[in-house]
Formats: sequence, C-alpha cells, structure tokens
Amino acid sequence: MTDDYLWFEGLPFPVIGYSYEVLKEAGSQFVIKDEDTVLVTYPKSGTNWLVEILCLIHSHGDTKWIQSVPTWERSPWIETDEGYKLLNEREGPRLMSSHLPFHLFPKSLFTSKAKVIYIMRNPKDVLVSGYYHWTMAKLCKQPESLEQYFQWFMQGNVSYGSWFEHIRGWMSMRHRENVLLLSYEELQKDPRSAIERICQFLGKKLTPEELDSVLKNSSFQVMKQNKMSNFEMVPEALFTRPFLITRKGISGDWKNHLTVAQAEAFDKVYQEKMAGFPKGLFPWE
Ligand code: PPS
Repeated sequence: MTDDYLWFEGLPFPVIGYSYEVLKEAGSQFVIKDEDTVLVTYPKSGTNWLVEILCLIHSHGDTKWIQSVPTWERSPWIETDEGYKLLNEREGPRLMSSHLPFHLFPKSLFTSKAKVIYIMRNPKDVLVSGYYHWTMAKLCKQPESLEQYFQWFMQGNVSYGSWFEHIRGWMSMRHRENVLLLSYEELQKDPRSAIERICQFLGKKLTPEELDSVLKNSSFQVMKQNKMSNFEMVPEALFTRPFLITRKGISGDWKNHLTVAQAEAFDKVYQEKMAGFPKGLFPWE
C-alpha cells in the first residue's frame, strides 16, 4: 500500500506497475505501427469493455481468446512496465490500450496510420467509478471519502490527471480518418449499432451469428462471469478483495452518489472547461 503518486511531467500516476523510465521512453521512442489498433481512454470510461469487444471482433465471435488470456495481456497498456515490455516483444498487428493524455502519448502515433479508438464517458460517472476503483486499488493514494475524491477529481489530482485536459487534448484528433470516437453511453444504448460501427472502422466483416456472439459475450453479465476479464485474477497485493472491474455497468450512477450541490459545482467547472465544443458532440450533455 502506498500513500503517494509517481509524478511524471507534472501528472500523477500510480506508484506500482509504473516507472518514470517507461513513461519517458514510451512517449519518445515507442513505435506504433500502421497495422496496430490503439484504444485510448481516460480511466473508468469503458476500456475493458472495448477490449472485450475488439478481441471478440478479431476472433469472429469465438470466445477462446477472451476465456484463456487476461485482458491486460490481450491488449497491454502501453504505459505500464509490464504492458510496455509485452508490446515491445510482440510481432504483427497489435492491440493495445492506454490512458495517456494526448501530450504524453507516443509521438509515433501522429505519423502512423494505426487505427485509434477513443472512448469517452459522462465525467460524473467516470468520477464515481474512479472513486470505487481508487478506494480498492493499492497502487497509489487512496481517497478516504467521496467528498475528498470529488475535490481531487475536479482539480485533476488523480491518476492520469484531469479528465477535462484528457478529453480536450484527444478531441483535437477526432476528425482524422484513422480515429473513431465512441461513447460509453452509445454502447449502452445500442451496442449492436456501436459494434457495427467499430467493425466498419476496422474493416472487419462479421456474419450475423458472429455479431450476435460479440454482443452476447461482451455484455456486462457475461463479462462479469469471465475471470479473464473481470479482474478477479489481479493479485491481492494490488487490489483489496473482493474487487471486480465490472462493478455496476450503468449510465447515470452519479445520480445515486453526488449531492445536488456537488452536481451543480461540477456543472459550473464543466461549462468553463468545456466551452467551445459543438453541441451534440457529448451524449451526456
Ligand atoms: S479502467 O480501470 O480504467 O481500465 O476501467 P474501465 O474499463 O475503463 O472502466 C470500468 C467501467 O466500465 C464498466 N464496464 C462495463 N459496462 C457495461 N458493459 C460492460 N460489458 C462493461 N465492462 C466494464 C465497469 O463496470 C466500470 O464502470 P462502473 O460504473 O464502475 O460500473
């Protein structure tokens, strides 16, 4: 257990599983290849859900891969010590995840044709989901209450820094041909259409039966039972038990947690920090 962060370029990161050297090298030297698929998210936005969907699309709905290999090995995190090593050893088209903000991302991405999927989520739900996550995680500073975490989140004093900065940075990429912008909310509302959009973006053709299998096996209920995907296998040294990444899996849970005053304070900051984006871009507005 630790009561601190690893600081890199002024941003807080978990102390365990991360190092200054890898964060630095990943940004300046990691080579993203044209054939790679890169999944980018601010933490707690639906990363693991998307990994499950992408793996199932890749295997045409066959569940062998998702049932035999943990999520973090199927789609390693670029910026973690373990993920970075795995990716550097991997040949061929790779699937990889990252929570890195735009300005710390491997520079090679910006000249590559790799397919990038950015998934965003209502920041109030991200906050609540993050509160539960970082309360259980033994990787960095743990919040003592939701009130405390609320303050940290609004100031960007949480792992990977400010949600507002993260989304602002990555939104600048949204018009590129090789970038697909998705939201947790649209995946929830109409997962079949969202999966079809992903297939089209990746140039994958699935039969109706294969698509049904992707849909079924990436559902919250099925993922929650899959020990390769629900974080049941994460060592106890890293998370307080019982911990599952598949906590609640709904949109709007913030309404069960934030007070009216907190929601109003949130909206005020949101309006200041998110001014200038076109109407309709963010489904939670
Ligand atoms: S992490 O730790 O940053 O990688 O977490 P991340 O995977 O980005 O986000 C975790 C939240 O995603 C929810 N989740 C799902 N929702 C719906 N359907 C499926 N299949 C699914 N899988 C994961 C998960 O429950 C977390 O949200 P909360 O609100 O905490 O339940």
